[in-house]
Amino acid sequence: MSTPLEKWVEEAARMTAPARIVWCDGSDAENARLVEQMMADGTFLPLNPRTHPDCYLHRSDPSDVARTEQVTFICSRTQAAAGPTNNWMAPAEAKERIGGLFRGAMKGRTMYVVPYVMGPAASPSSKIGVEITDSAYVVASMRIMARMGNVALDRLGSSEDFVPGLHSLGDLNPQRRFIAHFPEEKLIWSIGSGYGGNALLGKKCFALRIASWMAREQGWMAEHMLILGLEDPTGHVTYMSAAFPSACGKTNLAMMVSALESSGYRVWTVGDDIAWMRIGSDGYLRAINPEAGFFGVAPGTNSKTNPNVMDALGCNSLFTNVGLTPSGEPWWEGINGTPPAGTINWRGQSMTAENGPAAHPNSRYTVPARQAACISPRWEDPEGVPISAFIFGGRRARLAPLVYESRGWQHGVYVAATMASETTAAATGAVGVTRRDPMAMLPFCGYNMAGYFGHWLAMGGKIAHPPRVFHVNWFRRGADGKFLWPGYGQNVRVLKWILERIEGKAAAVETPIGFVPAPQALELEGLDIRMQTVEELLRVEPTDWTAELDSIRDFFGKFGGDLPPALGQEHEQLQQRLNRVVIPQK
Ligand code: OXD
Ligand code: MN
Repeated sequence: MSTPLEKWVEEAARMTAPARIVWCDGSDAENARLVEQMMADGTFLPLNPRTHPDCYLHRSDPSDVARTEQVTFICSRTQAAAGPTNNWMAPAEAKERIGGLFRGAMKGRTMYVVPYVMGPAASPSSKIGVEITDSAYVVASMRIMARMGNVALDRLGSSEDFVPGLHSLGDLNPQRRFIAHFPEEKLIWSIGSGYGGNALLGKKCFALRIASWMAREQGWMAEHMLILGLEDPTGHVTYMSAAFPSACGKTNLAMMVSALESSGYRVWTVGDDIAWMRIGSDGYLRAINPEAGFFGVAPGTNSKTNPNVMDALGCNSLFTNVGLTPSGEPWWEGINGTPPAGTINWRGQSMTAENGPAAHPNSRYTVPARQAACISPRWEDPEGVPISAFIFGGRRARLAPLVYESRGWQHGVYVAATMASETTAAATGAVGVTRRDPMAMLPFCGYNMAGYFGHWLAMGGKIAHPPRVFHVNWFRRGADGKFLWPGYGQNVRVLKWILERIEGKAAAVETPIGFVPAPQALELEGLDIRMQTVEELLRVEPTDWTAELDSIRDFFGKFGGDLPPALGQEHEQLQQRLNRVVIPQK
């Protein structure tokens, strides 16, 4: 008798017609075989074995370098279930159109069956996925990003409780690229891309799009959030989760070397991108990191911005679309000065003005989380860590202050639902355009976002000790266009204020948008910053916020009558608070 997994594999093989099928066990020997094969066919270029043992460079097709949101679909039975912010395709149409592309797609290729666990192997919150892929690079990446191989098969047994994901590189033609999610069936189909966010199906497709749907059904939360622990001078650790849009510094914040380490404040990393959270028996939200590695943006990463990851990247890591120095080391803009003479760019070309930067702006590193010195001793805690604060943020050159606290859960949900950020290179499309990205989930919420807001509001009523909700903006600029705040390790000063708010110790000033630090409440000892700059960072400009409210109203308008009334009420109340402080223009 075949198991449900075996049946699905047979079905996928009938459709895609591979030359051979390999079931992955996740062992070192298997990985060594794959690496050998990828070096032979040029998928992997070895890096300098002295400085980067067991590290490889992968160059993707130049048309396949970022997530492609325009061809990402939620294929729910009704369009209303996907909502106005997702692309939708009817399941039957998707099966027909995309099924046509899968037919025979693996002819002459190897089909790898990749079982994996999302979350610590022994956690009751973890879940199993199985990815079928014809890309050896995907197999090697999944081995870093998830607990892959026999560990998953052993946990699954003959159960049907797994999320199947079928992936093929297809012909890599962007015209024939689709990333489709069938949430009612908990099924993923991805074809035509080998890029991480499109092809490593455990990450965005399962752990966010499918999991967010499951989480609403089952009363938990699947969020695009880092998880960190802030240790205070007594050794007590307070856990916080933060949602920032893609490429806005989640990894750097989660792995920060604190500028206040000498006074006893230290940051521990639990996760850098995704949090799965359930209400624990103690009434706190308990978070696990479903992933096992970091898939971070390389450009701008260096020994000042993220020393912990730089150390971790020294071995067992993959680099995708970065430059290569003549001594065989990875190189990207912002790593350290100018590229050594003879460096070649991510497309293997010499460095000339016409050939562009050494590394693609969305080039990535893939590194096992356990290699980071900052990894929390509790990062694999099966029960998860208790979350005391949610932090939302984005890139806002003008509007948002360095930090503010919401007025409570419902207002916090409004703050999160109205988040906006200037776009980055993590997805294809224009960079630097302000777009609303509620909870940093716009590209990742697997269902109607109006229902998602409703789920958030409802969760607040069920959590005995809900996290306090904050908003941060590291990216505010002065009149000269320069960033006002130094960021990176100095961000711990903001985390310290958040911690002290939770403990009821830090002073704050009430503004129409929420509570900002009182002038002396931010720890600035040892930081070379003028008081005028701090005031500029914390300033809440009512007229700018009034304009923001118009744009929020337009965004909310997309959801029509589905928008939870509580968000409309929060909006009205904010409007009234602003009206009270804005002096009417004659
Ligand atoms: C990511 C993203 O890769 O958000 O984490 O795009
Ligand atoms: Mn992300």
